[in-house]
Amino acid sequence: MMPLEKTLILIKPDGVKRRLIGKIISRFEDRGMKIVAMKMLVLSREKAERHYDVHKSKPFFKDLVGYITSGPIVAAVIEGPSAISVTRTMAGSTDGSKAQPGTIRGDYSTGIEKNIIHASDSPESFAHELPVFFSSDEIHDFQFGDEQNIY
Ligand code: 3AN
Repeated sequence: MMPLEKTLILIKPDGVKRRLIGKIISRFEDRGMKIVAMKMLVLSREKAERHYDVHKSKPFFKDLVGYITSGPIVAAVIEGPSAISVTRTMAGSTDGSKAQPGTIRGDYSTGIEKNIIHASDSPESFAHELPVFFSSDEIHDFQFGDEQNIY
């Protein structure tokens, strides 16, 4: 069996307001990935700045923090083989207008700020981002009945 990996995804305020929570979560479940933590929240400015601190010097930082704190988001931890790269591929290119059809952004977004979903881009990013949203006791460890068909 391939090693399982965890990643963090956020359904951004545009995804929540456009009623896409179920469709997005279904894509990951349909692919055999395991939702091991999930919550809805409004991010504080402080937490948003921590989550996005690699972008602190970028011209879009202020707008990015303003946007991600503008309404409820859904945060989830997803587990599966190569979860980080699989999830990034499923999210599609950052700029929705360039994202491939079949990806989440390519099917639902033409924006670069309102681009529906965030997904950790490396194990280091995941380690940085995870504690902004979840404590270790909120991440669950359980088995599917049919894992031998999936992994
Ligand atoms: P990704 O989310 O695909 O990893 P990053 O890490 O380059 O993309 O950028 C983080 C977030 O910053 C993006 N999800 C997007 O919402 C926003 N962003 C990136 N580039 C721009 C830009 N040029 N203008 C406005 N927002 C941007």
